[in-house]
Amino acid sequence: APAVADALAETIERTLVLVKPDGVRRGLSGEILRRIEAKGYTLAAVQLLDATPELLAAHYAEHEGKPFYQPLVDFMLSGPTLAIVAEGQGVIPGFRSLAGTTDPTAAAPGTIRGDLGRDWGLKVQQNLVHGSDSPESAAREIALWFPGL
Ligand code: IDP
Repeated sequence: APAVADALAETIERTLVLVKPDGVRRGLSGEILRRIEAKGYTLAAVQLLDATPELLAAHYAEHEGKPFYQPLVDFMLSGPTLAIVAEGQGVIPGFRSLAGTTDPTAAAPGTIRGDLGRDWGLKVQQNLVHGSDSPESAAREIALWFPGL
């Protein structure tokens, strides 16, 4: 039994989820938390906060210089963000699967972006949620949004 428990513990991972300002503004925080919990993931931390330019520069460093970078940062500064650390087996790919593809118009029905998202374009990147894309990103992003966790 200890070996089984150890093997299971090894597969438990954490991811950073953000309900972006469009999601908070539209009152979808509860619906998004509901979907995370309904899937069986656990909430390890939840905080509503106003992102700062410094935090966003670090969070979106890989996109600096792209045409959508500044509009994205401006959008992320347009209102509060709900930052969530979700935990569970396979939660990193699992939440990205719940979120759906980046463009809400193309995202499959049944996903958060597919069911609830709509606006998209170079200047409008309102796709409701962010989810870390790898264990390395998750560790880096959790440290940025939840220093000390
Ligand atoms: P992801 O959030 O699905 O992982 P990324 O490629 O990491 O997508 O892009 C980060 C965010 O930047 C997206 O969620 C979206 O808000 C915005 N974004 C990405 N590509 C575009 C684009 O081509 N036009 C407008 N916004 C974009």
